[in-house]
Parts: sequence; structure tokens; C-alpha cells
Amino acid sequence: LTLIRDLQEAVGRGQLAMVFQPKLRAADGELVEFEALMRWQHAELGFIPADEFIGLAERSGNIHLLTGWMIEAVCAHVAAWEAQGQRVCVAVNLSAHDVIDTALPARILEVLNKHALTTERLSLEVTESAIMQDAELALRTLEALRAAGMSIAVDDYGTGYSSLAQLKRMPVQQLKIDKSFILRLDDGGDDAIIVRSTIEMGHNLGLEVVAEGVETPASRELLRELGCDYLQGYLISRPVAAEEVPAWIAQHQ
Ligand code: G
Ligand code: G
Ligand code: NA
Ligand code: MN
Repeated sequence: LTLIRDLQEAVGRGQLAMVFQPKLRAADGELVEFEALMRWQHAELGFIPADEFIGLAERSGNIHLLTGWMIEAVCAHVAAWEAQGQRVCVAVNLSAHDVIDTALPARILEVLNKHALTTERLSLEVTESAIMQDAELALRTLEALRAAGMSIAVDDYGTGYSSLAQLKRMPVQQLKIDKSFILRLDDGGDDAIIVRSTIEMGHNLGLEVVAEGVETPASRELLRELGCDYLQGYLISRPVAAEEVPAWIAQHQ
């Protein structure tokens, strides 16, 4: 309970942080966007993993505070990079509660507008389980985000229980294959079969496919051969601090 209070205070006091992990186009290695990942360094407890404090925020009804902070801070970073002459796009993760918050799209547009940013600067990642918890409400939120020009990725694809028939009704553009299928892709096991058919199926449905958790050159090559569209993982880069983003881009070019 004190942890919930600490988290609420951390948002207000600017004690949350975020790191940025690049996503590249598989074919030519071109930088596409960075995914923003939230971090919390607790004053006494130290670093608390994101899935723990985000789960806590969800269960205690505080996730909208974190998501609101995230959207604002991401847009502020993107605007600052823009002022330095660097055009950066960022993907933000939404939780199950965010995706049924039908007022969220208007709030996001307000923040983009405040920073004079167009909607293609922001994309969103939502897990399939978050989408399917209340598919009707999620559909409304996602359609509004999509109509405004933001692209949406289904995160952790393959770990949920949604049927493709359900997912197909959703206005999503990308499938992000969960890292549990990618981490051991190069060891000759069944993961390659799963990944191959996921990429094929995604493409047949008109979706782009992203692989996360790319850790080895062998996995990268296999994913390229399988026609995967985008790659993300420690092989390319660990998540980096906001201050390191301009240097990362300069070095990558
Ligand atoms: O970066 P890390 O491995 O700690 O992320 C752990 C989990 O927390 C991942 O599932 C990631 O998507 C999630 N996560 C990280 N940042 C955010 C955020 O800003 N919002 C939400 N909803 N989830 C996040
Ligand atoms: O649930 P989600 O897919 O959003 O989780 C993303 C998390 O995975 C991030 O916290 C990030 O730190 C982590 N991650 C990113 N790339 C890799 C990777 O190549 N290997 C492993 N093991 N984890 C990764
Ligand atoms: Na994610
Ligand atoms: Mn994921």
C-alpha cells in the first residue's frame, strides 16, 4: 500500500524515467522508431521492474497517471529532438485499462498538438490480452487512434488466447511476435516453424510483422529470410537513456 502511494508520488515528483529501444527495418537496417519503456528507481527499494510497478498501477487504478506521464514525456522528448534537427518516432505501450479508456485518443491528440507534433510521430503497442479483455471498448479506442493517424501494434503476439478472427476485426497494422519465440530461434527447434507461419499469416492478413528479442546475427538472418519486416533486440541495441538517443542515431547512420 505504501508502494502505491510512492508510485503516485513518483509520478508527481518526476521520479519516473524512460528508456528507448530502436526498431529497425529488417531489409536495410534503417531506423524506424524507438519504443519507450518506463523505469522506476524507488528511493529505498531501488530499481523495480516495469511489469511489477505497471501491474501494481493497473490493479490500484493508477495506470492512467503513468500513461499520461509517459505520453507527455515522450512528446516532450520528441519535440526537443525535433528542435535539434532529428526527426524521431516513438512507440508507447498501452495497458489493458488504457485501451478501454475511450477518452484517451483525445488526450493523446491534445498532447501532440501542444508540442506541435503530427500523429505519425507516435505509435502504440497493445498486448492481445489487453485488447481482448473488452474487445468492444478496445475497438472504439483503437479505431479513434487509427483514424487520427496513429499506427497500432499487437505486442507479445503468440502469448495470448485471442483468435485471429477476433484480431482481424481490430484496426491494427503490426504483429509483434513475442520474444519467447525469437530468443532461441537459431537453435533448430520448433520456434522457427511458429515464426515462419506467423509471418506468413500476418502478411496474408495485410499486417506488418515485427520480431522482438533478436539477440544473435543468426536469428537476424533467419528473420530476414522469412520476410520479417522489422527487428528489435539486444543485438541491435539495449534500451538507451533519452540523452543517448541523438548519439545513437548519429552513430547508426
Ligand atoms: O522494459 P521491460 O522489460 O522492463 O518491460 C517489462 C514489461 O513492461 C513489458 O511488457 C513492457 O511492455 C511493459 N512496459 C514497459 N514500459 C511500459 C509503459 O510505459 N506502459 C505499459 N503499459 N507497459 C510498459
Ligand atoms: O512485453 P514487452 O514485449 O513490451 O517487453 C519488452 C521488454 O523486452 C523490454 O523490457 C526490453 O527490455 C526487453 N527486451 C528487449 N530486447 C530484448 C532482447 O533482445 N532480449 C531480451 N531477453 N529482452 C529484450
Ligand atoms: Na512493448
Ligand atoms: Mn512485447
